[in-house]
Amino acid sequence: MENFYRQTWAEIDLGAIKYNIEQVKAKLPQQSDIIAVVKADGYGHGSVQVANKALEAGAKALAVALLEEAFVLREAGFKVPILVLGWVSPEYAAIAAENNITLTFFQKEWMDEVALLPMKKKVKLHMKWDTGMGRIGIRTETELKNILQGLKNNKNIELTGVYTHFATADDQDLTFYHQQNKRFQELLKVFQEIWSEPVVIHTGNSAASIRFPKEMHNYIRLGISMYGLYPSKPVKLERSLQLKAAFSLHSRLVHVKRVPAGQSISYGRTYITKESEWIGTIPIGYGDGWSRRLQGKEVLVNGKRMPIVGRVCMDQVMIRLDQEYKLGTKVTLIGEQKNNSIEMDEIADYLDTINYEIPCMINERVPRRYKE
Ligand code: PMH
Repeated sequence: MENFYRQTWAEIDLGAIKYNIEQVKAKLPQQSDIIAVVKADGYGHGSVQVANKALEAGAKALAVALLEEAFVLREAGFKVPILVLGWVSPEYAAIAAENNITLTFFQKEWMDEVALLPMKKKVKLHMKWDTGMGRIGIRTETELKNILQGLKNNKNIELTGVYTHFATADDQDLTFYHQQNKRFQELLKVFQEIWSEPVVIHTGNSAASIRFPKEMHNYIRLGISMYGLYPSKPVKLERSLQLKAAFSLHSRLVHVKRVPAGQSISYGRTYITKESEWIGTIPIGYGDGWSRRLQGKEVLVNGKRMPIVGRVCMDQVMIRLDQEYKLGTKVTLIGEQKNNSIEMDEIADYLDTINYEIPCMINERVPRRYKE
């Protein structure tokens, strides 16, 4: 294990990543493979380490949001297909091709610009269809036909896949999910009437592939559930599969003191001790992505919940302890301690957001430690 000077770290359980992939894979039909989505540095878990484990567990390809993120993976030595999910400027088609990175496209102008580039190698592309997400992708059959027409004369492009993304696959109400699926089938029919070359097809994110494994195509794009988190409350409550959270967050007490009643703690004096209290200090703060809005949130010490008191500072927070503890005592902000746990979902609820945002929010100042 690397040596870190600071007393705060995120622990990434790679065994959990493998376990989660195996759980999802067991539900999928034989012909559906997994693209491991490792954008935003693997949802804050570390893209290279997660990619490594995901491929070991049977994933066949990787997806990221940016060309930069794809280069990180190629530089780390991964040889599998890598798909960039976001829009990349057409001028970078050549460098993507040289590195065998697959890009997403959906605009006729984009394609026409790529046609004019001096390219040694064709760039592989997946075409994105906007069936209701309203973000990126072609929406109409006319657009689809125009693009396919243009593709026939484009010597710089090889179409290797088509895909869409669901907006509400994690909702209680699945009406719109089914509408999107239907729209995808309609576009696929038009596509297949015109295009006879083989392409891979993928639609599902975590929610769709957990809930409708039989509706999945050649690939699923597995993100949040690979990390051991449920895409939403309804999916979590369905309990159709067991997942193990891979991310936990820890620190240590660096100061412990007894403070008499009536003393203030931290900036702005928002907390005043009611009685003689044990106050601990831990070295994590909003400079690490531990939001100021987490004042009042509990952490675990000795398996028990203790509240954060006073303002969260940039690098430190104070907690109220139930007794004296030794310096260096472990504090768990996310994860398990003894028989107690603070789930990512609990932090997300407290911050009125979704679990996806929490590990992304804990920034690179917090070292990631990996365990198998
Ligand atoms: N495919 C695309 C195109 C995505 O944008 C995402 C996640 C995934 C697959 C994986 O989804 P999952 O993590 O639910 O399995 N994208 C985002 C996003 O843009 N904001 O939050 C998650």
